[in-house]
Amino acid sequence: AAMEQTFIMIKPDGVQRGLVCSPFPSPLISSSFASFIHSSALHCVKILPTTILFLFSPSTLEKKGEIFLVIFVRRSGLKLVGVERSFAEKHYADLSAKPFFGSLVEYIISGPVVAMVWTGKNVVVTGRKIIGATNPAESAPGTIRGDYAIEIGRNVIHGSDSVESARKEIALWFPEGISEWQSNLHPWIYE
Ligand code: DAT
Ligand code: MG
Repeated sequence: AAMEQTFIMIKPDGVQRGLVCSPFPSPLISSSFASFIHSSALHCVKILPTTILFLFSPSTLEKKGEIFLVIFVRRSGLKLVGVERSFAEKHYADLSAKPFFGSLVEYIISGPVVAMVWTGKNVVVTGRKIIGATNPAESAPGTIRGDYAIEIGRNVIHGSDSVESARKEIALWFPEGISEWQSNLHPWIYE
């Protein structure tokens, strides 16, 4: 399988529920969100720099050696952002004719999200497997949605569904580009 990148986003419910770890302590988020969402004309309103590896710790994701997160301080592949309506509509443009489009957009703009890029062999498909089925009622236990979510409209996480949509989504969410780096663990995980 080829090395790939995929776009993964912790949705507002995942952030508010504290499912991402210490760089984004959830009590801080609700109070600061209102001010930062108004603080810029950019689509992705504000980037809070992160220096620390995070994640649904200590569960699924860290254990999966196949996944490498692309993380750092500047030109980040991981950021906490508030999303404007027009940006959310663009991200979900393919679903604009669906009856749930309005509520989906409301949900995505209801609080900050954590946007990130994962890199790895076959990571688009693997990312989707780790995330689980769209409807948490059908997501297997052990998947993120299966373990953390109940309703389809609060399914805590997004992952690109193909290499092509990953490319589009990464370009949309990270127009500034992302820094590539390789973990020292790489040769212990990949042949
Ligand atoms: P996924 O997020 O698994 O890629 P999708 O791209 O088909 O699923 O839809 C995007 C989001 O829209 C999904 O995470 C939750 C919401 N959604 C999808 N189908 C829905 C439905 N039938 N009713 C309500 N919300 C739905
Ligand atoms: Mg999708």
